[in-house]
Amino acid sequence: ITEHIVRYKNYNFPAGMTTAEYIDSLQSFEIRDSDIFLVTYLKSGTIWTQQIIISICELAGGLNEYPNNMEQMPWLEFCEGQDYSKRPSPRLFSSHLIPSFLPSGLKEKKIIYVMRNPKDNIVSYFHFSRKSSVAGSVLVLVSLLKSFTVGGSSWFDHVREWHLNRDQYNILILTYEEMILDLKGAVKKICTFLGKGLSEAAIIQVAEKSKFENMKKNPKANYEFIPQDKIQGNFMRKGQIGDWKNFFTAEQSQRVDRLLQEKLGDLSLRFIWE
Ligand code: PPS
Repeated sequence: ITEHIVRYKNYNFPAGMTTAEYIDSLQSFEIRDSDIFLVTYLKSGTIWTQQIIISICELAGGLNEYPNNMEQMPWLEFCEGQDYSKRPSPRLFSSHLIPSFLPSGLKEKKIIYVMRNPKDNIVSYFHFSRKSSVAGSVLVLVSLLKSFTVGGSSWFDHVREWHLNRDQYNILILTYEEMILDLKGAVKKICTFLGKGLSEAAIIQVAEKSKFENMKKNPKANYEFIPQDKIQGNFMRKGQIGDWKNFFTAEQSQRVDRLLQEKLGDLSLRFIWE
């Protein structure tokens, strides 16, 4: 397990995709007013929201073209020899990081944060990691049964950190569930937040392009472009809410409910999922 993970400052980073020096250097990474940041706990709807943001910016005009959504909206924490300071504006970034690792210049800047029911989140990650070289299924199973720690930190810590620090940013918080229930409404919210005045027809077009079945067919958006020797996981698996019911026992579900109460019960968070 540990060969795939580098632990730095109490946080798990996938080995080979970043370095401690680079993560530290992010503190002084220069932010532009036109930058758009998407932050998620992994498996919460990252590539879906990427597709929405990219489609909105494309229609609004002035976006530089890249071969696929990952290059268009890269994860800030995975540098891989890139110099993002050379990118033309507007720059779009994704991140799974917690606030303390992100550039200090990002404070008061626009961030879209998407979260998802932790039960569906872990089911998605479980299926993904069974095929992925980034983390072994044993890690996921152990996490599932013990502390829910997959990815950088636990889902609970991620949501807690972002909730407690939300006032330091100009943040739009969305859930995977509300995006499933009303995709057009979510597109509108993102559009308004980003200050992109798209017509009703353009909003419908973005929602259409971002539907699961349409995205799955789109080679720029479905992440099948990732070499199989790097990550074998299927990024677009099922795209539904409540799939956890097919995998959790009643006891496991109650355990997560108790954890939610224990770890986040003191916060003014309300979730719409069952
Ligand atoms: S990652 O690896 O962190 O970037 O993964 P992430 O994109 O956050 O999450 C992957 C899950 O999102 C689902 N997905 C979608 N759901 C609905 N509609 C659309 N368009 C869509 N695109 C991706 C994807 O299927 C993963 O969830 P599961 O439950 O595994 O299907």
